[in-house]
Formats: sequence, structure tokens, C-alpha cells
Amino acid sequence: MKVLTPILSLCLAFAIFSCSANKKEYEVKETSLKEALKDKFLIGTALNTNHIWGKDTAAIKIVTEQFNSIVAENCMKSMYIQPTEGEFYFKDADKFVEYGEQNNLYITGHTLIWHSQTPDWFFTDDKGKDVSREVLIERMKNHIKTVVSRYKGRIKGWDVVNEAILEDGSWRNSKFYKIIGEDFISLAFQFAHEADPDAELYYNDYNEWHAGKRDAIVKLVNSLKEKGLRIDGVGMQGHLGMDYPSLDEYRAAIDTYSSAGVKVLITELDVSALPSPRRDIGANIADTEAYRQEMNPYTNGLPDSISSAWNKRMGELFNLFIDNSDKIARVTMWGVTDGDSWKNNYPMPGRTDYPLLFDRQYKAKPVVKEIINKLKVKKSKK
Ligand code: 9MR
Repeated sequence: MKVLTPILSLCLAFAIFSCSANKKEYEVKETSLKEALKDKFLIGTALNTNHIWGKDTAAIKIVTEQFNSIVAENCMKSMYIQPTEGEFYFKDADKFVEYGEQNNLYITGHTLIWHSQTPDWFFTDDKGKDVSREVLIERMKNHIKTVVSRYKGRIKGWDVVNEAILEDGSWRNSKFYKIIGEDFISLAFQFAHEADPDAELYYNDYNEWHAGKRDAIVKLVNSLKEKGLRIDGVGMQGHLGMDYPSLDEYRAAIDTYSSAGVKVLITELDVSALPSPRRDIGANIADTEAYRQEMNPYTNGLPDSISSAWNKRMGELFNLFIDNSDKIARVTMWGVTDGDSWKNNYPMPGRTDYPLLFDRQYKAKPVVKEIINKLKVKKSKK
């Protein structure tokens, strides 16, 4: 017995070790969103500079294990990439693209032309006055051509124009629109295509489920096509709430865009768990509201009931995407973990929101497993 005891303990230890080793491997596979969704659509996430430079190692592990597509949350916007005319800052963007290539990720670029986050020099002359139409077109052309050609063949698709249409279907009265007219959109698509003929080109917007905006986007898609320009997809940003839009409204938008003959991309998905001041709050970053304590109810964590409701809502959205995967080419989360989400500061600064698939401790929310399990069950039924 004296001899047997150490042998038995060794066997037991080995059994426990191999069991936990198997379990660990099994879990990694089990929790891979990209594996589960691989026949449906690309699953992506936006990266901030801490991700890009490898500082947030826990988030990076999630990115490489769970996602197969990336977009830069901020560093390719014109105010960062061309802060002064003719002086481009490519360090962050270069690193982002390099990271994507090293990890075999589908890389998309965000965003070339946007009314927001465009540096003032873009629109003004040395006296501070608005530039002429010709000058603005030239600046737009130079910006697009420089950025797109730098990543030719490496960035696979571009958000060419972002948020040019309002909810009622009218044009946003941006500087681009005021100075150039609605042509600024077709010119932007033309310049992007000339710089990289193989890149996919997208129009991207929020509140994309509003009937007025939706129909105007379809009109835009048709008019670009009529002009012989390339447009591959409509990016539905997907900054959504717990009770807006309804699944029917969202489905109708997916159907409508798809019927216009373009791919549907869900490009910036997050679902706020917090009360919203308005149903159509969307993502216009100028529309912020003053902080109110009663609008920030979950500073110490989500109550179970709200957490279940949030997981249910996100699950229903993913079910909708999976059921429409013949129309949807990519679903991209607007960030990796809750702690980094822009929603903590929008539409009110300083709140604690819970809009993403991974929590502040980098833990996957229950819906992640549910999505994976749902697909596993479907596959094994076939
Ligand atoms: O998430 C982005 C946030 O960190 C920036 O401060 C903000 C302004 O550049 O932009 C946020 O991302 C926006 C995206 O680029 C376009 N659609 C709306 C997004 C949320 O504002």
C-alpha cells in the first residue's frame, strides 16, 4: 500500500491535469466567435491605439482569438492622419495594418470623408475663409488618394463617406455639402476607386433604420451606380438601444439595402444598456446632453434583470444577422470591452455603460456562448 499510494496519487494528478488541459483547449474552441460564424459573415471589432500598439494585452488576446476582421476606431480619421495640410501622420495606421496582416485579419479603413473630425484647414484658406469648390475637391482628392494608395491591396474595404444624410432623408449641411454640393459623395467614391481599384467601397451611417434616411441612402446607392461608380456596400453603424429600433425596423432596413444590390455591413455595433434621452439618439457626436445622475443608474454593475435583458437583445440582433447572412457580409463591434466604449461618454459624459460583447474584466458575456451554441446546434441538425 505504501508503494501504491504515490503511484495512485501520480495517476490521479495526471488524470486531473489531462482533463483540465483538454477542458482548456475545448473552451478556447468553444468560445471562438469567428469559428462559429465563419460560414455566415466576418466578425470584426474596432481597435483603439492601446490595442494597435499591443498595450492592452488582454484585449488583444480576445481580438486574435475571437475576431477575423478589424477597423481602426479613430487613427485613420482625417484630423489624425492629416492634421496639417500635406503633413500626414501614418504611424498608428501603419501599425494597425501591420497588426491585421500579421494576424490574418480582414482590414477595413474608416473613414475618408466625414463632416466630423475633419481638421479646420481642410475647409479654410489662410485668411480663415471657406475655400472654393475647386480647392476643396483638390484637397479631398489629395487626402483620399494619399491614404488609400498607401494601403493599396492591404486594406480591403473603405468607409468612403460617413454620415452625409439626415434622418428625414435630406443632405447634412456639412462643409463638404455646402462648398461642393452633393457631388462630393460621388467624387469621393471616384477618387477612392482610382487609388485602389480592387478595394471595396462603402457608404456608412447611423440611424440607418429610419425610413427617411434609409430611402435616401438607397437613392444615393442607385445614383452612384447610374454614374458608373463602384459602391459595394452600405455600412449600418448599429449604435442601438435596448428598445430601439424594433427588430422589424432593423430587418426592413437590411432588406431594403440588400434589394438595392449592395452588401450589408453592420459596422459599429453596440447596444447601450442605459436609459436613452431619445429613441433616435444615433451617433451624431455633436448631440451630447449634460450629465444627469438618474441617467447613470448602474455605476456598480448591471443588475441581473438588466443584464439578462441586454444579453437577450444582443442575442436577438445576432439571430437576425445570422438569419440574414446571405445579405450581410460583416458584423463589426465598435470596440472590444465595455470599459473602452465611446458609449460611456455619449450622449452624456461620464456614464457607465455596458454595450459590447466583453465586460470590463475582459470576460465574455453570456450571449457570446449563446451565439456559438446556436450555430453548433444548427450545424449538428444538418
Ligand atoms: O468611437 C469613436 C470615439 O472614440 C471618437 O471620440 C469619436 C469622434 O472621433 O468617434 C467615435 O466613433 C464614431 C465613428 O467614427 C463614426 N460613427 C459614430 C462613432 C461614434 O461616435
